[in-house]
Amino acid sequence: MKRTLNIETVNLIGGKIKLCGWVNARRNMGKVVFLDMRDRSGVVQVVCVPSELDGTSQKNLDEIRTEFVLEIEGDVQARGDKQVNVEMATGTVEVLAKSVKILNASETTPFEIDKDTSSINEELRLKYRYLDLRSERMQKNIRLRDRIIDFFRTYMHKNDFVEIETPILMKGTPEGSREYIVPSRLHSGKFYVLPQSPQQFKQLAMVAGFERYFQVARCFRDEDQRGDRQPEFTQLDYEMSFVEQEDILRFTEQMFIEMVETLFPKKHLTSNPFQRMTYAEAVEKYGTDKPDLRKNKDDNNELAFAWVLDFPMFEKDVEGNVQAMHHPFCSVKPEDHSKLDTDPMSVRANAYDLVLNGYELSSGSIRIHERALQKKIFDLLGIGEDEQKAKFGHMLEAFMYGAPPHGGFAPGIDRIVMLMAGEPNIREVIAFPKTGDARDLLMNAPSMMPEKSLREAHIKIDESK
Ligand code: AMO
Repeated sequence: MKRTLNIETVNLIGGKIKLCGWVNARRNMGKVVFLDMRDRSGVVQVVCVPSELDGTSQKNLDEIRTEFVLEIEGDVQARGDKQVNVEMATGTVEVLAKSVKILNASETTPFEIDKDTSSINEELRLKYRYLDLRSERMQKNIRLRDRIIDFFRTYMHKNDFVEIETPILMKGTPEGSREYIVPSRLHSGKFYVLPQSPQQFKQLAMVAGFERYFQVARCFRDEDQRGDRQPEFTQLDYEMSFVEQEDILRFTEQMFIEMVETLFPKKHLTSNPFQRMTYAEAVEKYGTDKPDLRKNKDDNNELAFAWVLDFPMFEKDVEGNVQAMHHPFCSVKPEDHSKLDTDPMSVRANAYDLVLNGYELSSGSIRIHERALQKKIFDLLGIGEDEQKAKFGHMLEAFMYGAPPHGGFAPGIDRIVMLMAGEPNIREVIAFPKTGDARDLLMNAPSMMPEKSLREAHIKIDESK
């Protein structure tokens, strides 16, 4: 017999069916045993009357505990008026079991899965993530993430963007954050790094003539973690040629409005079109460059998107060194060009952020596409001629071969899903996230490597540290 999904039972009253799934809950009332069976479509109630089952099924029924995997054959019947459960999608029906087969047993789980797991110790949830993910809220979050990514992919393709995969093993070229480094076995003493973002490759895709690139891109940053940061995370990364800042703002705004209308019709925007302010205004008025502009912070359905524009090109780090506020590839406002030599700290970049409910959702800029200006920015950042050549020679060279004007943006998908799902941190919307101190508790990474692997990678561990 073909398998039926739990949710399909509502339309099969009177039919004979076969269900496969997990025991979400088991209630033994003596003469009858109720099983709440769970599959990917939801939960349905199964009624087992032991006296009406064959011998093997009866024996199985005694052994069954929660999270056992079962195959049940039975009849779908309508529930009496008083038994209808309006809280359940399948609450109008139940399945009367005719045979109960155990496909696999389960140990008692370390925490209850049929309830919301958000109050359970998080280390335990992460160690047994595959169990945590069985819970209704986590299933919903991960499926929502898939729907959001699917919406963006379709939107991008509809608008003539091409998805291009860019390398994960790349060259160390500082963009702002500390990079994860990967030793090369074939080239002793040399290293790859994992990309902080596909920034340079997406610009090179513009030089390569694609004009509209996007990628659901995994990024890696070895930085201190917070609720809205993970060592690896996902961006909807995109880049366009022959555009100005306004084109990217409009394109992005339309995409987010359509996403909300399509996937979240119950949510409403605080302002449409999105409110706009400069970085200077945001800092002066709200004391932050990511203000929370919701009118009613108790309203789960309010979305306060806002644009923050005209970020400064440079900032000083704690030691007083000049660094790029966004990254060194941002172009500068034409009216500020003349100040690059005289007053660089006052120079504004064509750089913009999208903020949502007090979170930085995305950053981007119109880029430099002229070699001379790019060199000048590296000079101002104190990157010497040799270092420029070694680290960014490929960009400077690419700009010599007809690089088009271009710019882009990179919304963080984890943060989008977190805010849409109403979750307090991005770990709740990532299937297999890491802890605050960057450990994977499920696989137990990072871990020691065998001596042989270290030798092959030309690595000696300094035990004194
Ligand atoms: P930026 O570094 O601002 O820009 O990153 C863009 C967006 O990515 C998300 N994000 C993160 N999400 C989770 N964990 C992290 N550790 C993390 N770091 C960043 C945020 C952020 O707004 N290449 C440029 C973009 C560009 O200029 O086009 C970039 O990566 O939502």
